Amino acid sequence: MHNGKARAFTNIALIKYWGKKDPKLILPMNSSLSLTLDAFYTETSVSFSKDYTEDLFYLDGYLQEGEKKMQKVSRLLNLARKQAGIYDHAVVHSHNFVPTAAGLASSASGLAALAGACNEALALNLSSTELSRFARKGSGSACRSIYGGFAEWKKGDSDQTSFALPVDANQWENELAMIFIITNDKAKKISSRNGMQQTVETSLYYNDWLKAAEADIKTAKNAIANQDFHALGEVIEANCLKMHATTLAATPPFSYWTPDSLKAMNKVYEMRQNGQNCYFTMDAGPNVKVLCPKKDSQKIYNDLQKEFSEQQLVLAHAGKGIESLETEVSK
Ligand code: FM0
Repeated sequence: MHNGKARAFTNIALIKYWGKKDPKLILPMNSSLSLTLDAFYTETSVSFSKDYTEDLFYLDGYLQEGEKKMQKVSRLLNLARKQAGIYDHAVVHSHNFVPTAAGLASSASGLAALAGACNEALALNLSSTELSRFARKGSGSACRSIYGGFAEWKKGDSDQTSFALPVDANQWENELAMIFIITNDKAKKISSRNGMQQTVETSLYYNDWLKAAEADIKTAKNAIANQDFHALGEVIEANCLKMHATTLAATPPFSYWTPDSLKAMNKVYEMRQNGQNCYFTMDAGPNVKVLCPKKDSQKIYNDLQKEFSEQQLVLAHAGKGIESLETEVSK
C-alpha cells in the first residue's frame, strides 16, 4: 500500500491560457499568469495497492464513473505509475472546499492536488518545477497551483520546458483581493478544453489573440514589479475581453457570457467611474471575478451586494502553494 495526500488551492488566470499547441502533452499556445487564491481548494488522497482491481475516483464522496469523468485523473495515475515503476491500481478521494454551495469546482486545484498526492504516495521526490510539469499533464491550469501568489506558466516548446514558476511580487499579492460573483452554478455547456480547441481551429481572431497575449504578459509582469494596481487591472480586463472575443469569431460562434455576466461587468465599469479601484476577469464560464486592493475590498463587496445576493459573492485573498498532508493510514 502506498498512500499520499495533498492540498492545492485554485488559481485564477489574470492573463489567460487559451489554446493548445499539443493537446496530448498539454503544451499551450501562449504563456499565462495567475493568482492563487485562499478561498477554494481541493484535498486529495490516493492509495495504490495490489489489492485493488481497478482505479476508482471519488469526488466529494461520489464515485465518478465513465471514461470522460476519469480522463484527467487516469492520465496522471498512469504517468505516476510509469515514473515510479509501480503498476498497482489506485483509489482516489478528492474533496473540493468551496465557500458556497454554488459549485465552482476547479480542475486547477483538483489536478494539482492529485499530482501532489501521487508524488507523496509513490515517493517520486519531484521538485516544484517537476511537480508543475506533472500537474500540467492533468490539466493545463493546474501547473500554476503548485505556487502561492502570482505564477507564470511559461509555454515552453516541449514537455521538459513547459511549466510554471512563481512570480516574485515582494508580498504585494497580500495587498490584493478577488471577489467572485457567482452568476450561474449550473454545469457549463462548453468545457474550457473543448472551447479552446474549437477556437484554435476556427477563430478568425486567434492569431491576433496570440500576439496580444505575449504582449499582455509583459505588461502584467511590469505592473506587478512596479506594484501598479491600475496598470495590472487594465491589462487583465483587456486580456479577458480579447480571449472572449476569440470565441465570437469561432465557427460555430459561442460565448460564455450570460445576462448576469454583463450585469456584473457593467457594475464594475460603474464602480470604476465612481472612483473605485476594481477590474474584472472571466474564465470559460459565466462567473465574473473582480480584482481590487484588499483595503478597498469591503466597500466594493458592499457595493456589489446592492446587485447580487450574499450567496453569489465570495471574497478571496492570495492563497498558498501546494501542501502535503498526513495520510490517515500509515505507510
Ligand atoms: O486558467 O484542457 O486548464 O488560464 O480558465 O484541462 O488544460 O481547465 F479561461 C479559461 C483553463 C482555461 C484560462 O483551462 O484546460 C486559464 C482558462 P485543460 P483548463
